[in-house]
Amino acid sequence: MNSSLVRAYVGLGSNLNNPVRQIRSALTALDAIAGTCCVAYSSLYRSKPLGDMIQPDYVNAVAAVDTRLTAHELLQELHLIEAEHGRVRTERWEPRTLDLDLLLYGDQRYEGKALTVPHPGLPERDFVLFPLHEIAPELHIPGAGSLRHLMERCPPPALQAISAAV
Ligand code: A4P
Ligand code: MG
Repeated sequence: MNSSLVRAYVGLGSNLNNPVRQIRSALTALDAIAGTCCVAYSSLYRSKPLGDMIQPDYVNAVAAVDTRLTAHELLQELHLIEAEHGRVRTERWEPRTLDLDLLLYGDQRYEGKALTVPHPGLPERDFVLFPLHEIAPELHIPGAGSLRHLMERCPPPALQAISAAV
């Protein structure tokens, strides 16, 4: 636990078992984490699975939280919420009821097997960049530059905004 608050960003994704409901429920669960409150969340977006995988479309969103937890403590809480939402881990990139990625933790840069921040997929994923821009247009990504710059470099987005989060 830190004595001060850190602004962190969480990416939410689901493509099984009523994804819209999974994402809405996960947003509520994020706000209920001890020492953490959800300060903003994006709209929900429908996106095609990465890598042309044959699986259902995803619903994605991004949330900003203020937290007193360390990055590792927060990730542990995210894993608990995934488990509560029926996440079963088989293979990487398998369809999932809920995936919670720690996209950013303050301006921290850290690379480890259990945790890498900023999340390595952040700079090139439209389903992360566009929802992030909705809630934090001036964001700077440590080691990767401004969010605006990353969006300019991103291929035209193949996203469909489907609803406000709540
Ligand atoms: N891990 C390390 N750093 C982090 C971090 N910053 N946030 C570790 C979350 N986890 C992190 O994750 C694998 C391991 O990464 C864990 O042990 C964790 O401690 P996982 O959730 O078990 O597996 P995964 O999600 O299948 O793999 P990975 O590599 O995390 O994939 P991504 O980057 O999460 O991508 N297409 C669309 N349209 N929308 C999506 O949301 N998501 C994925 C998964 C693929 N295709 C998608 C989407
Ligand atoms: Mg993941």
